[in-house]
Amino acid sequence: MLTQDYVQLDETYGAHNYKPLNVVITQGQGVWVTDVEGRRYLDCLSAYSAVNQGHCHPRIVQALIAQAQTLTLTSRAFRNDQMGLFLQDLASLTGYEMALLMNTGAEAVETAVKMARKWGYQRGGVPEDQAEIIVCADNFHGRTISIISFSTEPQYRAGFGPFTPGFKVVPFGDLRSLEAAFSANTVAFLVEPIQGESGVHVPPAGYLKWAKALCEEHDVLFMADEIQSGLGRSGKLFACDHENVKPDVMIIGKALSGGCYPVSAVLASADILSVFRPGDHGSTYGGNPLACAVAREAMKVLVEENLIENSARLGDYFQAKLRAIASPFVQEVRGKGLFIGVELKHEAGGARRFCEALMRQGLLCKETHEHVIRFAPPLVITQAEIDWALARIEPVLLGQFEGAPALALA
Ligand code: IF1
Repeated sequence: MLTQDYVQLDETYGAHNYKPLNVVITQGQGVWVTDVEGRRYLDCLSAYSAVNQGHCHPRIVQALIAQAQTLTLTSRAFRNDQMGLFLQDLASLTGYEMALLMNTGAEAVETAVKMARKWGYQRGGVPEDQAEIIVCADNFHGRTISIISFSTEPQYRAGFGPFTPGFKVVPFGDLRSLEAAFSANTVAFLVEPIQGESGVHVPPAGYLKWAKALCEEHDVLFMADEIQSGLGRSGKLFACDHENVKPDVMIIGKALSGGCYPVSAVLASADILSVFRPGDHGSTYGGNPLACAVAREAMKVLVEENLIENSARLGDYFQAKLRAIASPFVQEVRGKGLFIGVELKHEAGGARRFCEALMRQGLLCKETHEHVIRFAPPLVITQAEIDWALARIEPVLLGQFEGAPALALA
């Protein structure tokens, strides 16, 4: 079967909730993936930062295979011999006392929202069912009804109402509006320390520090969604580390398992997590032995292969080289570590055609919000592989491709 045959199957039998590039990947290793017709690509998306450790990392795959042949799922009605060992490793790596394990990022965000509300009622001062959580405009925290209830992206909300109440939206990066948003019923502030989906937006220096200070002043939980920005992507373990901010609640997922299994977690103090009593919350697969064995190895790989430092060093290198390209189409190169967004001028006609040109050159990227090309390769990338990518990115950013927009040079 060729690419078009697979595309046909997808389109015939699958809901059309995505418009993917027409590349059908059949194999992945490290930063490289191969399509069904044998073409190789450098993956510059890393499954939205779930594959920070590289595709099919041998150590993580081995952990998956070994555990899959031993014990995969018991439900939490019983205990298993993997969860506690993983939780202990997670606590020591992240500095949080405890965690609640879920599967997807959205489930972890929902868990954090439930936890913050219950914590607020127990803290006192908030009438039942009146808890408020402050969120940022242009957020992306998942696709469940409650999460899209506080999305500001019309398409993510259209046709899915009625919505969950109890959320207040403030502009990202704006401390004054954050301060004005606190009320007696505020229980938490939920923020992506770097907004990924909205276009890799890094907040102004000091924003996270002062936001945390405001939360402390109002006795409100500072909750960071680092499902995409965390686990080395930004050049630090967490993006909050760039400002030495330790959130009250840390939400992680994606690369927690190195792309081999859905695993997410809500990290917090024992005191905050103690709001959950037996039976309050749960999930069939949450904390299953297969997830824990895989995630335990994925975290070891992240640390033992120095992937966080690699992200910092090669992220600076990659960004500097991108900025040095004298492209008439580029508005801004921004990001931290290997979490990079290249915003194109609107007159360039949108990032999609640039991503399609990059694909023809052997690079897989994804546009986000029409005008931004996101470059987020696995953190195992080498400088030579970045140079390989740059040699193909430069001509595309210079408009040297079929169908490039004619841009009147300013
Ligand atoms: C899609 C976006 C990225 C996330 C943050 C929670 C979640 C995500 C910061 C939910 C998930 C994924 C979801 C996927 C595409 C991708 C995405 F474009 F949708 F927004 F990465 F930017 N918090 N992001 O980035 O985690 O439930 O998916 O495990 O929904 O299209 P999940």
